[in-house]
Amino acid sequence: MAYSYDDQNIFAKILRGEIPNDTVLETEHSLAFRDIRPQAPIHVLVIPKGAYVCYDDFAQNASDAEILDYTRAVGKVCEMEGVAANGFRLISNAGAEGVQEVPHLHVHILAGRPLGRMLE
Ligand code: DGP
Repeated sequence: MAYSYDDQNIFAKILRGEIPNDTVLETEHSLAFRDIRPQAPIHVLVIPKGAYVCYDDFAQNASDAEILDYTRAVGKVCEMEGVAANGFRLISNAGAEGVQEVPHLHVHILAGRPLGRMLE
């Protein structure tokens, strides 16, 4: 599927420095910052700097360097936040049925409390 990127989305504005954010990590191709409406004691969003709508768009169209940087950035934030000891959850919502609010790829890193079962 060909995705159309809306450069007025809130994360595009964060990347352009038009809206402040609580940065956790910045790399060449990725930015990680705290979610404004945290659902757990640790709730960090990791986004690529490139204009990708969702995971599918990114996986198909990003360069190898972007994909490597982004994958490592997610892992680095997990390490920095110390989430491995007690466990954590990664979520990436996409599209209408995935209830994606912001149309710029992001992975939620959630940790710091029991998160409950999502899938039965
Ligand atoms: P999703 O449904 O996966 O698209 O979740 C989008 C998340 O983005 C949601 O948990 C709230 C967060 N969010 C929305 N606007 C802002 C913002 O301006 N700053 C930050 N840090 N997070 C935001």
